[in-house]
Amino acid sequence: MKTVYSPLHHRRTATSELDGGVLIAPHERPSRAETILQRVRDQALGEIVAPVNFDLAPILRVHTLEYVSFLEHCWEEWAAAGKPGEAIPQFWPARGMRQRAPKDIDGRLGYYALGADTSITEGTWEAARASVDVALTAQELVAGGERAAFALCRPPGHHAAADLFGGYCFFNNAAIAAQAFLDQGAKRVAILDVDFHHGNGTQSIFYHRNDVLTISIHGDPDLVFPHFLGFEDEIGEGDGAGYNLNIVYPPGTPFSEWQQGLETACERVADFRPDALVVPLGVDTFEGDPISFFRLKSENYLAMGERLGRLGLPTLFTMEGGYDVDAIGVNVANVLKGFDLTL
Ligand code: SP5
Ligand code: ZN
Repeated sequence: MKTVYSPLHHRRTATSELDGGVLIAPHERPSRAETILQRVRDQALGEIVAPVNFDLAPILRVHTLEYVSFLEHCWEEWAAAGKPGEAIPQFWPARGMRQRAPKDIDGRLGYYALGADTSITEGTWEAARASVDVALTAQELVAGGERAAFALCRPPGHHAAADLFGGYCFFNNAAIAAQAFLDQGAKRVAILDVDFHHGNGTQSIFYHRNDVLTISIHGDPDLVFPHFLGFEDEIGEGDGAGYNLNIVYPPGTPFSEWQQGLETACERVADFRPDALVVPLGVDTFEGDPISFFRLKSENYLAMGERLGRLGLPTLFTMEGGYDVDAIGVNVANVLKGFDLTL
């Protein structure tokens, strides 16, 4: 399958991530995308193509205008205020407080953030825009008749909600692409999120709708980020009741158990009879991942890709997490390779 890649991801070069009470070098770093690209090339998985530039319209189908404007101007406002470091949220509209975006940049940062793990820096906006272009270009390939495409998105997207950034995400690439399928005439789209973390942004965007089935297989949020969403009793609301599925696993989960969740997920996808499938692809389920607690091995990603391929659906992969940079290329390429075996 084809891979869509943009070198503009290099514009996202935060140097700080608040973790354990100190600022560390971010887990979500440029070498991630480069390692994946290199492996896709080495394994000759298919052509590597540059993205087309899209305007804001497809982004605004998913994100609010106020949020998009905030992201566009955040860094300049922060710098103009004379702040010495990167833009890190510090204050939130917590319980009992007013849910409104104030004028001050510290207030705005907290209003639009779901965590303090994601610093905003110069170039973040450009990289996040390019990441959406990558997703939408791959979406067009699939809509145009390719059986599958890989959007090598960086920064990732599945934690971003309609008006929230965090978890290293700014725009929800997978949700924007899913909405594009619908806007081009698809009746139903399924999203099957295999990243280690719950796809909270994607879930919240489609929670009240039945034209997008959202499924996420992830670490128990009682124990891990995003902490406040992703439990199994979240099934959707209103028209969306029955169209969200969360499958949760504990620390130490090996592929033999994870795979049962994938089977349940795939059966639900098949029953939904979608016109397209979007797979937010994170490989932070890997046993060597520095921030996660599943125990998948590199060979397991072949089986994962093969099971997804056996659904027989037009499929778009969007790159999400995975922080063992030495293994990320092999693991991602294995998913794509396993999928391609079914073609
Ligand atoms: C796209 C994606 O995978 N985002 C994940 C964001 C997780 N951010 C919070 C990370 C907290 C890391 N704590 C590290 C503990 C190390 N033992
Ligand atoms: Zn993740």
